[in-house]
Amino acid sequence: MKIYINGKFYDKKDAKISVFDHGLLYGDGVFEGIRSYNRLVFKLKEHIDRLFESAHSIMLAIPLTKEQLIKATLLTLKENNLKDAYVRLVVTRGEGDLGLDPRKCKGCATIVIIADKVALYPEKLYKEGLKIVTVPTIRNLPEALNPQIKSLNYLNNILAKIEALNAGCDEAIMLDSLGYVAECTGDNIFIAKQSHLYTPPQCMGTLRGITRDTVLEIARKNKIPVHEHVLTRHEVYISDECFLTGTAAEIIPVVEVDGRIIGSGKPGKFTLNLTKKFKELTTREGVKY
Ligand code: PXG
Repeated sequence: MKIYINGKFYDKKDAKISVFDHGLLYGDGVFEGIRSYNRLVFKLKEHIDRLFESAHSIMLAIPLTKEQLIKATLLTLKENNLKDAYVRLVVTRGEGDLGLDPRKCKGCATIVIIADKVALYPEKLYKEGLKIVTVPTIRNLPEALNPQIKSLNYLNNILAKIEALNAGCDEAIMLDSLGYVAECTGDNIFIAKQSHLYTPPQCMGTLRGITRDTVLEIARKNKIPVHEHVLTRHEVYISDECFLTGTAAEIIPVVEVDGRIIGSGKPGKFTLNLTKKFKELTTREGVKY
């Protein structure tokens, strides 16, 4: 495996950054998780745009242009000769001292690109669906650390994941501060009810997922009415279908929430149909390398 760090490639065992890097010391940085399918990088521009938006919001100057970062990503994929890959793009504030002050990071930001094999949920879970649970840890408040910023500080989501695992479940539903459904720890959430599709709006403490936007686009093209609407747990419990979306998971069915069986207790027809259409899109759309 060859890992890109600030313009150079390193073997995995030599790919190291400083212990004074503020990405390690404070989670001060941003990231993206991107997928390629058969040598086509899916929604690359959208991921790069979101990375730059996250960086802009935290006043982190990425020392490459978008075009240069796209080139570096494609080069990393080529270098690793991966047909289907999961790419992690990480930009940290860089090396500083033991204080918070980002001005002490005198050098450049650190850019790391890792292209690895895709680690999916087991196939069984796609066939049978996930059991998920609402957890006590709420999603970060937008006015504290906005979930739109894909920052390196994922403790909020990791705590929720721990709570879900402790409850014997695969994933967590995180609520916002008002008690509405926000999202899961690394996925957005959708429900289907009477042939309409619903997902929480991004302003409610939800990351505007690129897979989420793709699913909304597919649904609109197929004349499925979609609503970006606040959801309560009750609406999730009484939905006909529920599924999660994310770059890593793609579209994964949910069949049980907080002990309530969803719909028929099996992945439903909207979920399966959208999954099929999503897969078709990933095989034909993307940036070649
Ligand atoms: N919500 C959150 C909180 C996320 O972190 C999504 C939704 C889905 O967004 P996309 O753009 O991927 O459709 C994410 C995605 C991983 C991993 O390795 C994935 C994510 C974050 C951390 C790890 O599976 N992000």
